[in-house]
Amino acid sequence: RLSMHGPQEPPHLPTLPLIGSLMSLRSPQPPHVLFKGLQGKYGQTYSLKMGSQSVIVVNQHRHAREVLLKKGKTFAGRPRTVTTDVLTRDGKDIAFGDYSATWRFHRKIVHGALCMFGEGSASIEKIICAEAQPLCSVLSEAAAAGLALDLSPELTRAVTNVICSLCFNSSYHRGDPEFEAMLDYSQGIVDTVAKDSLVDIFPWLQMFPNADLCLLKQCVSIRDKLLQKKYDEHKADYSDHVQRDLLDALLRAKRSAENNNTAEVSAESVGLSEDHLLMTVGDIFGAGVETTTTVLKWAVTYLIHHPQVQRRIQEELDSKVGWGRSPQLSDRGSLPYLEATIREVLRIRPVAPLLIPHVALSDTSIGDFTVRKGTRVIINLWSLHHDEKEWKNPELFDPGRFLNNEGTSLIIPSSSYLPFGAGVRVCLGEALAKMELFLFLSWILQHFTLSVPSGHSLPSLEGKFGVVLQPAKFKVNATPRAGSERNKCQAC
Ligand code: HEM
Ligand code: PLO
Repeated sequence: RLSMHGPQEPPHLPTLPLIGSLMSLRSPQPPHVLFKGLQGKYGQTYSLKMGSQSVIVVNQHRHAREVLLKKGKTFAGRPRTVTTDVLTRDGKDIAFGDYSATWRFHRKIVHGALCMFGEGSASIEKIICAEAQPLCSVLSEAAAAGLALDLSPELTRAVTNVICSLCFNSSYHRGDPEFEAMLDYSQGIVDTVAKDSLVDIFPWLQMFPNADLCLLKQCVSIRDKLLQKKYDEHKADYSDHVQRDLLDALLRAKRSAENNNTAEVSAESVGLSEDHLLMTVGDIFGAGVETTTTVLKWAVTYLIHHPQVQRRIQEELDSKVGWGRSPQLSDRGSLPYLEATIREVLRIRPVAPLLIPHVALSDTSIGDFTVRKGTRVIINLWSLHHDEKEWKNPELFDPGRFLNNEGTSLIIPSSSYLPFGAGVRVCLGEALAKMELFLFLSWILQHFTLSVPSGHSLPSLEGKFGVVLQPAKFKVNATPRAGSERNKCQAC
């Protein structure tokens, strides 16, 4: 029926300023839930205005795939907003930087550097396991003392140290003041950046005192000092012959562009200024910490809500890995139920429920709808992952969805599943994140059963919306599994 009418405007929400205000006035529903609900009235793809900005919201996988894959390059732009400009020195990073030659170049360098570590994935695996071991020790100590534990700082430190090794060839000890400062500023940034808060919708509001913007600026300034310190240290003992980490890889690219200054590719013209390098490594560090930690916390949350899922993962571990050794990446193929659980966590609580907004770089279309150059496109991953037509009981946590009938091999049961996005802007850390999730969870569950401390209620499944969807704080008991004392492996 639609195509008989030819290209047309998408249905438009009438109450223009109201929606903007609804979101920023902390409507009882977070934006991804609000946007999912609005489908009932306006259809799966509709448009609205934030201030003077046209925005299209996509709530179904066919249109999402058209935007991300089929027309990926046309929709590869990013909007400039007040808060992301503060974080990234006006878009000199990968995630919030607009599509350009500089952006492509930086993505390529980072991709190459991450692949270099991934060679055979042997070294990344070693780095991750070196963090899984102390993580398990902390759980043991707490269990021995009969203490319930907030896992968040421990998981964060393990994940931070992995990305720290990759970016800076360094790591943090427990109680390291630099690590504590990092936790603090990063939470401040997550709470304030890119929320389409008032300042992002009405840029002129930054003239007025604004608590969020103020906090963001403070946090960014602390982060920038930390990044600058790492940069200066690396620059001081840089050598063309050894590449220790991502920052070395970026410095090498900068050097080689500077040496080729006569050619048309000068360091500045391809965007290898100090600012660009700092912002790129800041992106990888920030993404590396906040995303994986968040998924681990969601995984623990769902595992303590579903002890039978935990038990089945442990049975799989016992029969395929046993007690004599620790799980390793090569076990991934033989632990389908654990993999299915990770997939289900990424479905039911996507880290980035609205991805990062995309922007149309030229006049184009989505399905039968016309889209003008400059329009923002929000892909509502929450709607895709909770689409009743694609998922039976979408709010039910059921890893079995991702297994065949026999429960022996992994499947993707619906095309309405894109936890890492897709196409030109697909997540750069997907492989790394999957390795971390698999190793940390398998090491923990080999040794411990997680549960709510007596007298506590089960943790909330409702997330706190921000640039990532975070679970609430909670404590857990980690009970050593019967047999783990008798059959100690190298983790102990
Ligand atoms: C972008 C998901 C971990 C680096 C994204 C996007 C999503 C995503 C949905 C946005 C795609 C879009 O806008 O279309 C996840 C999830 C993770 C994860 C679910 C963990 C389970 C990581 C890690 C890193 C990373 C560990 C760093 C090594 C990035 C970067 C971008 C990105 C740099 C921006 C890409 C661009 O705009 O071109 N991620 N991510 N992510 N991710 Fe991840
Ligand atoms: C997290 C807080 C850090 O201090 C800065 C930072 C950098 C990159 C961001 C990340 C934050 C949040 C998650 C993001 C990531 C880039 C890609 C990733 C937005 C803000 C996702 C999930 O899209």
